[in-house]
Amino acid sequence: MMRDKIVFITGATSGIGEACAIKFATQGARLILNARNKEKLDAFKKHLEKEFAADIMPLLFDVRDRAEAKKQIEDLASNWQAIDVLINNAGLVIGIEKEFEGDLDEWDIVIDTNIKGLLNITRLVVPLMLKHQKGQIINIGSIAGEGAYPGGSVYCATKAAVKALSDGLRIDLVDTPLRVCNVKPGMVETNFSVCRFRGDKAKADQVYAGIKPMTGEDIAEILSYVANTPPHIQIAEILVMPTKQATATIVHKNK
Ligand code: NDP
Ligand code: 8X3
Repeated sequence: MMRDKIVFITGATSGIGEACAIKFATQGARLILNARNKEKLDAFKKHLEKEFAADIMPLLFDVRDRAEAKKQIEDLASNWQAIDVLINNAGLVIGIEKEFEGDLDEWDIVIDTNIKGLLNITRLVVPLMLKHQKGQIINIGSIAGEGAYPGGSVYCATKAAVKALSDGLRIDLVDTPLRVCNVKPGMVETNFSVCRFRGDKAKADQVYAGIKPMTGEDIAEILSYVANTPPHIQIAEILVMPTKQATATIVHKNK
């Protein structure tokens, strides 16, 4: 059902975004892929073209860069403008410090990416969807948006904001054919924790030791289900976690 549909993914060269690009490429979708690393984006584009004969439009910009995002999205060729699915995936966390001890500059990056970056892209893409009277916005929220946990204060706040932005957008679009879904994963093993621990892979590995976490591919499978539902069905939210996880902080690990 996704053949020739246009799927726009932010943060498409790693983890959940990368897995979604592959999943939708296997279904014959045309992909607008955003990333901020030119080498990775070029290599991924080539890979998808070779493996899946996929039609790829690479958009190289940082989602925080409103002017560049605006320019590149407004300059999209007319055959790329009728976007069917927007996956607002780009996001990150840096550090596990307490709210009164962390680095405000790092928190600016997290807030500007997870909230304002997502809003930048939504603000640019939804008008295109309205013009074509079709579209689905899938925001990658998090179990972190359900409530704060130790050392997660700012990140949790950003994902609570993603829930509010998703709910608000759904309300604002209620008289249109557009749909909005907030997908809220628990533990997914990607580069996410490496970034959280500022590049310390050993510390990141500890997060997933003794439990079978989800993978980017698991989340892509769920997004594929959401994107393939009939147009009269709006999946508003999905909270998904590994079987041995109950909340953001209650996780059963093998000894
Ligand atoms: P990854 O670190 O593997 O991927 C994050 C992606 O976002 C990377 O491609 C990264 O680009 C990109 N990105 C970060 N900042 C920007 C920016 N300013 N502009 C453009 N792209 C950017 O982690 P995940 O795949 O796990 O994360 C994807 C989303 O899933 C995030 O929103 C995260 O909060 C959310 N999430 C993750 C969970 C997990 O346990 N992993 C659970 C719940 C939600 P680059 O490669 O250049 O750094
Ligand atoms: C990522 C999941 O639990 O590390 O959003 O916050 S968690």
